[in-house]
Amino acid sequence: GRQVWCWEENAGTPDEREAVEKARQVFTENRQHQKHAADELLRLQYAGRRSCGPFPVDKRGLSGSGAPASAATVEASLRNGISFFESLQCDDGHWPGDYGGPMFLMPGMLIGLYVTSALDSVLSPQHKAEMVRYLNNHSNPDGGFGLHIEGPSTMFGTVFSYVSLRLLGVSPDDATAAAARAWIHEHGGATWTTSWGKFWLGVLGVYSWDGMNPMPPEMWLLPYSKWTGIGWAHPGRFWCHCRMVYLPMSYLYGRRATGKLTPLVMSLRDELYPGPYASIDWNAARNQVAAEDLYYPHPLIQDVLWWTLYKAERVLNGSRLRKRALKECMKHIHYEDENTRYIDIGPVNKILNMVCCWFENPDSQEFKLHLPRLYDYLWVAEDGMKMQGYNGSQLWDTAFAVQAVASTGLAGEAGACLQAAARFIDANQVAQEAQQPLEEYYRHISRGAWPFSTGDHGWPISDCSAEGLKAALTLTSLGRELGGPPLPAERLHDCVNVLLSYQNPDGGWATYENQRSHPILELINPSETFGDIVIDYNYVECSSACITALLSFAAQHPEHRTNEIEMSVHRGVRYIKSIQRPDGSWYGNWAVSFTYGTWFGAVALAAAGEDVHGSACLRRACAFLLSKQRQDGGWGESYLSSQTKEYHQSEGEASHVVNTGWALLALLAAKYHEIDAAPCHAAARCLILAQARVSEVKREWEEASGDWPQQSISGVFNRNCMIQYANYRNIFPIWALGEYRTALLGAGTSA
Ligand code: LAN
Repeated sequence: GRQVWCWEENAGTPDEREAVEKARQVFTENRQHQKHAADELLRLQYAGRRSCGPFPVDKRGLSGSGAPASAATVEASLRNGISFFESLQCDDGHWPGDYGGPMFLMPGMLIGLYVTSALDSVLSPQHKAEMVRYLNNHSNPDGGFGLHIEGPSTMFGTVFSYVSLRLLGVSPDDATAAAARAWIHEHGGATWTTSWGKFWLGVLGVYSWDGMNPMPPEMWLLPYSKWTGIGWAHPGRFWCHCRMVYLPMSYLYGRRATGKLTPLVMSLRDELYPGPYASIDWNAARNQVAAEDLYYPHPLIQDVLWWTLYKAERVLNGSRLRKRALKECMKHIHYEDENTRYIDIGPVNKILNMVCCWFENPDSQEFKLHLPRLYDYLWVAEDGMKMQGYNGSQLWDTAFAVQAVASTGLAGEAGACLQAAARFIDANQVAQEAQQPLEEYYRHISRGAWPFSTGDHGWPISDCSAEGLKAALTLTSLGRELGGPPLPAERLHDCVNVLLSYQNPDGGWATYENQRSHPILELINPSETFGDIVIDYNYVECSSACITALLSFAAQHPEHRTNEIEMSVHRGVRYIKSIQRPDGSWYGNWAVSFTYGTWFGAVALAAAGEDVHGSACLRRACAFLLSKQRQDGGWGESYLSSQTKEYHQSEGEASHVVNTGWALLALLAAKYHEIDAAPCHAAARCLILAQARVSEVKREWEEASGDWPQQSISGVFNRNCMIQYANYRNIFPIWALGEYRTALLGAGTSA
């Protein structure tokens, strides 16, 4: 599953090179309309690998919007969809794709590489040129940069992108750079960036450590036990992403680790602020943050807490206690590095840990081991090179893809594709626990789980395990011929053990671990831009995925922990019902948003045997979805839903194929079509028509290519930052049309 970009002079034929250039040009020309890459370069690279098709889609099979699509039309659309999607599959069985979106990741990498003097050895001139292309493509018309590629300008995004351009060798007089600098100055200067921005600027040497709210490493020495009271706030109880970012940050903060003050750094001190660097009031700067950036304002208690700790730094900084705390931090940093084979849990701690290893010892083996794994995070598309939000979404996409293709009843025509996917799912199940003792490193069990990306990464996740398990069971039910050899029962049992262990006392499931502390801890969330990050919360997605996986497992394997599964599902369903909103929807946390959440809510209840005829919850869920269905039969939700937790229709006339896929899947799962099939027909029609419209902006109609257009960005984390799931545009239309075909056109699920 490893994805690494290498530059090769004159690779490909002249025609292919020209096509690549054209794709880049088209993106740049249209960048104000289309912000997200459609992975055109990937499509070009794989073009010609289609195993069959294209099949003619007879549009006469789509009469009125409320009338059923003809079986032949739906089948042709599905065959094209699958054969195109198959052509993008890697030989190892996964689907590569752009997992970019956030604009605050690559800058951390560039700063980290700069202070460790590794920038020029790690990044070739071609890497740098592609990164500059990316930054140019994503500057907003007002000169600033957003938190993510679709967002309005923020200080965090703008300062970071500006610094990135400069570290990549761009002159301060360059048009993009000059416009960004003007934006920064107009909005008060870099002291108004968020706490993470301040932190990285401090490491680079263009911001003072006195201008930062403290991140004391001594927190790691607190007692863990809840009985001590303070144990509730031990970082070992934080959400793993928060914990793993806090860990290296507190190390670097505790050491005041700053790189060399090179001429470029000294020049940036002048460029980033409207006034002289020497006259900045650092104490006041601690709590400054631009209005554009503020998603989660500090509650008063933080001001008090940070002020106290700020004063305490005079004693702590350089003390023996500090030395002990720093040592404790490095112990945990090395553990994380080793247990993820230097990929680390995410793009932020990856770079931070690398920088920590360097400050601990610039010649260390540990630092060197970090370098090759940087490439795992980079991705090139027609908008240039970016750092991705993870080392990919390999396992997650593959598990969904398997279920999508299987749902169509056409799996018999996709045998090679499914077999390859089966190998990938087999190879990437987490085979071993992390190094013992797990408790000492605050780790949950992982043997038998599935990760989000690759086995090398190896962190277990509740819903990734659940989707991995469902994919494995689906493949088994297709038979050896199509789905490959079944996984040994013990490995499925291991996964079930992990799933059961993840359930929280209130019946819900969180992401990587159990909920370990009280939500009140959110009061000390210092990030300003992210919401709900301090502890691991229950989510409808994770809860639903675990419920449906446990039920599918129990149906195939009555031999393992059946009673516990039954009880767990019962509590889980009760939990899901308890978080349904009065309007019938569920808020989705990891993609946009109510269409996503309501799909998960509905399938969980359906798996437990409910449908619209008997279930008031499902009737309300369907009523909610129908109230948002648009003129063209589809759904289109804006990312503002995720931020505001209120439904927002997306702009533009055309519905979004991914939202439409989720909504249609939810209606079908609830058996709404048995009451009224017209909304489902309209949705299917919308998906089939959108399939021909390959590019939203170019308005090119590539009849029957089988691809769907990449529309606005679908994924989200921490309420406020968007992230791209490139494969969703294929997976969810195929899946929804597949279920539609089975439910309404009487097609058997048999291969
Ligand atoms: C992810 C990606 C996958 C995602 C799902 C499995 C889809 C979800 O159902 C559970 C949460 C999870 C695992 C998730 C959590 C937050 C992540 C790790 C990300 C969105 C990918 C990137 C993001 C991470 C926090 C980004 C780094 C930024 C920080 C603020 C640390």
